[in-house]
Amino acid sequence: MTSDEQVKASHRNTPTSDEFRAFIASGWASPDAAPVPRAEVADHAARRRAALSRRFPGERLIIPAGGLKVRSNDTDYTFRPHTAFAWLTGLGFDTEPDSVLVLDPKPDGHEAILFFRPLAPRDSEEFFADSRFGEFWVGPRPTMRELEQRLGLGTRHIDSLPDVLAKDAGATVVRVVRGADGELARLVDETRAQAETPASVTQQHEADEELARHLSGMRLCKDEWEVGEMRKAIAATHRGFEAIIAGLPEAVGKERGERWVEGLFGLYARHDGNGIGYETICASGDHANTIHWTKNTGPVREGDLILVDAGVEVDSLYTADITRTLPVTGRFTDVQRKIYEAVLEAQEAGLAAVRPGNKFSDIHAAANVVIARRLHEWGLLPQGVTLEQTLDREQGGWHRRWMVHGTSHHLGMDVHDCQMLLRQDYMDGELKPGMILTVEPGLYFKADDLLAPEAFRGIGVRIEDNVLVTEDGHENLSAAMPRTADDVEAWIARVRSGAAV
Ligand SMILES: [Mn+2]
Repeated sequence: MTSDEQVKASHRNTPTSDEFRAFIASGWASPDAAPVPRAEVADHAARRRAALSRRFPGERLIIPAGGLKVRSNDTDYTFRPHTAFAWLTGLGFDTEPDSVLVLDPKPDGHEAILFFRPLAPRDSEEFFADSRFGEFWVGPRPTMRELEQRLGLGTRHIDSLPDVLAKDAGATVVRVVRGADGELARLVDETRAQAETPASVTQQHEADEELARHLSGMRLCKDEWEVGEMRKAIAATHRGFEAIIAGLPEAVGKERGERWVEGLFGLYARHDGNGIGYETICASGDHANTIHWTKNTGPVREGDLILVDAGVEVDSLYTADITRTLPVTGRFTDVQRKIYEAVLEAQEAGLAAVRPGNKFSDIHAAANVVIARRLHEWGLLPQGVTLEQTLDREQGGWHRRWMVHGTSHHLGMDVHDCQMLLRQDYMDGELKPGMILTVEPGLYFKADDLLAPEAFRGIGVRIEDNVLVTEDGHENLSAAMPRTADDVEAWIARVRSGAAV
């Protein structure tokens, strides 16, 4: 109901006769009526909804998937549902745009109803004439029966949603995930304004924010099914990186070798998964010193390090987020290795801090000590600044000139997962089994950094792995991807020799 409006060209309007409409509606085989098996994720999604229901008894909760966004005129961007919607329904990449999950309050909990646009019959105008939603144009959608059987949810036509929203307007507390669908949020605001003594708009929006925050927090610890999806995403990402390694010699000498590398990863992401979980960073040479270099317009030169930060998102929308910094020739130079090993040592320190009972921010603190110590040893900090002084969180921080980013973030369906949480629950939150996060320190010496030794200039290194917090420590989920300088060199040699992995 709330996809962007498209601009349709008037010169494409073709009149259709009754005869034509009858003709195109006829002569098709009957649709398949076989029962649809219940998806494995359905039970997990039901458990998540039950937990949400217990937290907000008696309230109507509205979790939209969001709609299509126009790219230009009558073409849209690829659709991706809002994560809260996907997590609570079990739907992934094949979510229908404009779908909405409603948890409708009942005396003993909530009834979950999925509102969506089901497959239109063949005798509808939509079937052949609607280039945005019609089966002839974009393929079939599921029927209400199909989704009901697959997900174990009640389903209704999206057109009946406004009636449900208007039902006992004012008498029931309603919360909506605002970030997903602005139009629907406005509609909810209108119905809330009809209450006899409506809460202030600020109070209502705070209530909405509380729902979004709670949903972020619920996703902090992953269940076993989610960990399995993450393993798939990481395995596919591993294959994508090997395709890059195999393709690096061809990328050298191309005008925009970084784009070539991006394309190789994208091929694997699209084939083995749903696509990339975020824009791929392919940063050769000095470009590695731009933390989020996604223009990827540069060449890949012999002798460069190429920093690739990339992740495959699988069909369930879980994504990996891995960085490897690879010597294009297959061998690190001495100075490249020196910087690489400092970053690796910082990563090891960060990884060692990943265990239950530690705080999330302890990971960054541990990695930071190594980064600061190396920069101090190399004489890069201002004259007279001690290690203790630079590590002082209030007054210090000189070392941050060479690593301006944090070391970790939560990872899951969103690459920056659980983003709505407050500082006390994220940075200061305790690590718990089931959490998945990145550990990704770096060191960045820009080509024009006059405070860096000349030999360091133009070298940027980041190493990033995806880690599961376990009962007694952690498991590095991406441990199969080589990480030490020696192992990276051996990896490149092995892939290039054509040896099977
Ligand atoms: Mn990351």
